[in-house]
Amino acid sequence: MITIKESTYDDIRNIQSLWADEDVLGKEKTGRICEVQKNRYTIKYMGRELPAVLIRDFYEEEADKLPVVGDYVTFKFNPDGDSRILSVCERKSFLQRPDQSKTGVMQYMVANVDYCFIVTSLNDDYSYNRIARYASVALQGGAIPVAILTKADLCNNVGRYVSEVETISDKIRVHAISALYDIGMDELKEYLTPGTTICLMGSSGAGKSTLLNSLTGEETMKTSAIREIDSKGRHTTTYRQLIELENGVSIIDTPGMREIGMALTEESVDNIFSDILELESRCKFSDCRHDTEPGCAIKKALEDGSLSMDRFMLYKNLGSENHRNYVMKKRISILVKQRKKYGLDV
Ligand SMILES: Nc1nc2c(ncn2[C@@H]2O[C@H](COP(=O)(O)OP(=O)(O)OP(=O)(O)O)[C@@H](O)[C@H]2O)c(=O)[nH]1
Ligand SMILES: [Mg+2]
Repeated sequence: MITIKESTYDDIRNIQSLWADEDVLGKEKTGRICEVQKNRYTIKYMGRELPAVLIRDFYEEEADKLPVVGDYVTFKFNPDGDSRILSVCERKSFLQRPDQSKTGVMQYMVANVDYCFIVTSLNDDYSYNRIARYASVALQGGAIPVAILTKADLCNNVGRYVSEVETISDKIRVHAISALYDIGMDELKEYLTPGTTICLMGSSGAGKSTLLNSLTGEETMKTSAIREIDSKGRHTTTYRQLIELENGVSIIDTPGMREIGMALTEESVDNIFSDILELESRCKFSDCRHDTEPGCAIKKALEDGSLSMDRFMLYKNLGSENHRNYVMKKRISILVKQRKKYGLDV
């Protein structure tokens, strides 16, 4: 990966104005990946979309080194067909999650995102745990999590949901909106500053594309009605796509995900639950299980209501899931090292 300076990001943001003066033929250029479909890429360059493929050097690379939507890449322009992607620039943020179909494999989603909008509708789709998991993925990848509670027009106790989501972490921001009825949309203006990239994530039918359309002011993305019976979406958006708004903001729409796993490292839990970790450090015994031990700061916080039982349970669940993964990875790496040491195949 090559390193890209902060000032270069500004150049890339201003690139549109340079189009008329530049001769792109045969020169190495920097553009942004706006679509990935299997091994075919689309690069956004000066407001144009160029089809592209990777050069052979990428075949040797690990999966996390391949371009994802939102990546800045260097490329050679080919006016007659596919341009060639030469390298991926250093990422400011990189969102990934465990692949639900293959254990131990990560799915690399998007790069260079400033805000991760966790879009959840205020109907049967609402899930406190899922929002926490997305928040963990965002924090882990270096983006700011923003919970967007959609379809506020269909809910008569919006405030309760907002307060509940706020308890997930002091790092998460929360907004209740209705893109269809223009409720709360003004609150989102603070995120729409030129050069910002926002990624929309959440279940199918949550209203991600409807939100995007409302922000662009036109029907940029197709949307479709959810199933009446169980409020589930129809997987209308099928691949990730980066859209540049006229105001210099980029938004990545993503297909609805059925489930989201936890980001693998313990750091992510630290990020979301820093206050609980701080409480734990105040327990009388360093190995306190927050059960019957005297001088337990967690129990005290649960009793006086400053820590909610729901959230503490979530911390315990997410924490143990992470811990299991960590222990497993450690065991595998010890085994591999031992086999290598004795000259065995790994
Ligand atoms: N009442 C109401 N309906 C909404 C709102 N936002 C979206 N919807 C409806 O919810 C349905 C699903 O919206 P989409 O925007 O297609 O959902 P999505 O998250 O993009 O779904 P996928 O592309 O399948 O991942 C559509 O029928 C929208 O009209 C809202 O604020 N209020
Ligand atoms: Mg959609």
